[in-house]
Amino acid sequence: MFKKILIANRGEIALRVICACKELGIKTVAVYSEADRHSLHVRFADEAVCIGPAKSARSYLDIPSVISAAEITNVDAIHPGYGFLSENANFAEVCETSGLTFIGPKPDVIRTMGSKQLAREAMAKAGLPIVPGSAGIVESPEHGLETAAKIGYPVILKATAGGGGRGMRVVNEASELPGMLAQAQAEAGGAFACPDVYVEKYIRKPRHIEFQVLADQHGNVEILGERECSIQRRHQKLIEESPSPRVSPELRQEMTARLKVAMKEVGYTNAGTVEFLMDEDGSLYFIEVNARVQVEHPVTELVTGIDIVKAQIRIAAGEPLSAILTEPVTIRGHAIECRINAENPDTFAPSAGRITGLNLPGGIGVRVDTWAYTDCVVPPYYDSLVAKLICFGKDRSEAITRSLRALDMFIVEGIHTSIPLHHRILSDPEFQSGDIDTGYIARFLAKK
Ligand code: MV4
Repeated sequence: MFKKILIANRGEIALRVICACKELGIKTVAVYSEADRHSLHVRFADEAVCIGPAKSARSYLDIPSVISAAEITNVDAIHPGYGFLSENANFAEVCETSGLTFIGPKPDVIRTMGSKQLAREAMAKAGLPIVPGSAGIVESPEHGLETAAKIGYPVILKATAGGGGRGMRVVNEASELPGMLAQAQAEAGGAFACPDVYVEKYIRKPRHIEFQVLADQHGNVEILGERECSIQRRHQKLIEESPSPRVSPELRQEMTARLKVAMKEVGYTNAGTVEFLMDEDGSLYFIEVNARVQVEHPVTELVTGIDIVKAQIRIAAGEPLSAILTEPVTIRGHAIECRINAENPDTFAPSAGRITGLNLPGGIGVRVDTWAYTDCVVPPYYDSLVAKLICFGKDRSEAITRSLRALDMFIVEGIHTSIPLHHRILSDPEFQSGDIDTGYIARFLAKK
């Protein structure tokens, strides 16, 4: 097992990794930017190294600075958390060539999954249902029109290097396609330095459902059920839950069997998430793989009892899944996560500043993952996540009731947060019915 791990991240996920290391008896090294000098991840790690100025490009994203910190402190491995360098195949490669274990999949697998089109091809070959669409990238307007005519309108153009909805265009009829293809290519070229675009059948009112994977380095794969992540605004998830109200035990069992085969076939290792869209008929179509631990992993931890971050570390150290998961994976109860962001609840504008008063809720079935403390400062440089409220109940109804009472007891003063928005969503009969899709937030906000 590793003796010392460097955590190449900040905020709540850096603390989450520190918790796992403490429980495994592993020493930790925090890295921090000048804006994070007084952060809790710096305080709770055994050692801490300042790696640069506030801007991420010069600190948390700066590969030479992170590697230098790892070499100075003599760590065995690096945990990248989520965001920042977590899905950077070059960084994973530099770690390995520097004699450091990267806690994640192998660089070539990260690279394949980073290209949505390559991931789509690999997963189709490995037996997963994909959204009908182009076999490769769209080479020309003529090629796009030909493919779209075959699959039928509406279609969606997607950047193969894409993320966060950038480089995406919905095309309702042939006349719009050439113009929208040029727009998507220009946007993708600007945002990702890769203009490649592919085309898929557009699925109306999809649900976003993702499966949690753990895979060891000996060819063993386990699936830890699914998460429902349809409550999103502008491609930012707000609320996630497990299990999905729309996935039956039979569907879960079928997807588990298929995913075990597929992930083994693509050589996937460590933790990962396979995202699907569910259409109105309840069919699932693969869209992408997230080759990292995700923000919403706690809902899966609460319904399976499995510590995903500890599992990541043990897998990276070479342990077989049979030693990590000593009982068959089962799903019990229901968990809901509310992302508490530092933002104006009406305009959604980021709300940086000092937290002058704080009360974190607790009690039965309540977990709060946060880096916040009284008098801490939310810097304007990074994402606005300040806390995750994760509530567990015997069923969805109890998880909702518990979340509502925990939101009542969650006090953050000095900055605006999304707490009132979560209260309104969880009180909404439409949310409570469980019949939710990715259009929910737009409808909800229009209702008010
Ligand atoms: C789609 C889609 C409809 N049809 N693909 C948005 C971001 C990326 N992860 C995939 N996305 C979508 N892909 C097809 N073929 C609709 C979306 C989509 C969406 C997906 C998940 C969660 C929220 C969303 C909001 C708008 C559009």
